[in-house]
Amino acid sequence: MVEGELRRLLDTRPLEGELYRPDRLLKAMRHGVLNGGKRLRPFLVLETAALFEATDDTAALRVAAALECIHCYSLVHDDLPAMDDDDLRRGKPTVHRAFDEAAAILAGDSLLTYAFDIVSAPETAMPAEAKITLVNRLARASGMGGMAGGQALDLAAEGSSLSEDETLRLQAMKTGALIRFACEAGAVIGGAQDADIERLGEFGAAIGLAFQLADDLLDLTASSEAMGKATGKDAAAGKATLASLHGIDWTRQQLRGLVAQAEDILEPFGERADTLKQAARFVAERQS
Ligand code: GRG
Repeated sequence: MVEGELRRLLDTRPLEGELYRPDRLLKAMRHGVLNGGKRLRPFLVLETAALFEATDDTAALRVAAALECIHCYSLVHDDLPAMDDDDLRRGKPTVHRAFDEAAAILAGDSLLTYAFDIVSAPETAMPAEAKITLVNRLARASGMGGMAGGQALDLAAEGSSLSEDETLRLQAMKTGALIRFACEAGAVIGGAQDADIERLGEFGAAIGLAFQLADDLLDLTASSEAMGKATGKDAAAGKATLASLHGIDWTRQQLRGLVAQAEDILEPFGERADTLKQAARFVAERQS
């Protein structure tokens, strides 16, 4: 469903109010989006919305796709020479490699902007108040106090060591904020009460942290499997992560604790939350 929606949204036909969709820009955007991502964040939007038996899941699907556009923009920009300078993403050439840097910058800009278009558009069937809430929360999760700010902290920290609290804050911003938003968004779309929106936000924060720890663990095990050769991306960049500071066993234990915490948070939803509980386990145990 998410793939189909993303394909539809990145069609060549201009929308009302758009003059023309430049072919090369659109191709660069499609390259950055339609390239086999796990679609974890859209999945979380859809599953959390389903907890509240939202009557119209086309709205949830559009918000889910909008969020994936922002995630993909962040990856396209993160891969740029000025940031991580990566040649491959999801096993394929990065957008600046397949096209050029200017195209990658503009594709990222257009994906970020398009996300807010998608959420606010009349086609997204939901009460205006809920739409404003989503636009506002999405902006905060993506911007200087969220993902982009986390990326800035990460770049600034290169070559220096952060305290554990600083590392946790950086991660909550850089990767956690969008995952948290995904879970809150489902609740907002489902018309949940504030307490439940907050509860789902806490669930998102727990699995966001687990997501990052699992990423660090993958990095760390890649390094140690190469018998001390720093092949993991962070290890290669000389970056300390919580996993590299505390070791593999500590990280696995933290992951188990976070999954238990995430499952506890969902307890009031009973069996309806089983898929989300599975998602929490998937996030913590993922191998890619
Ligand atoms: C450039 C504003 C800006 C932000 C970049 C999220 C981010 C901030 C950079 C990504 C760096 C990175 C690889 C972090 C590790 C965790 C992460 C976000 C992995 C990629 O997310 P997945 O695993 O990717 O959900 P797929 O490809 O499945 O969508």
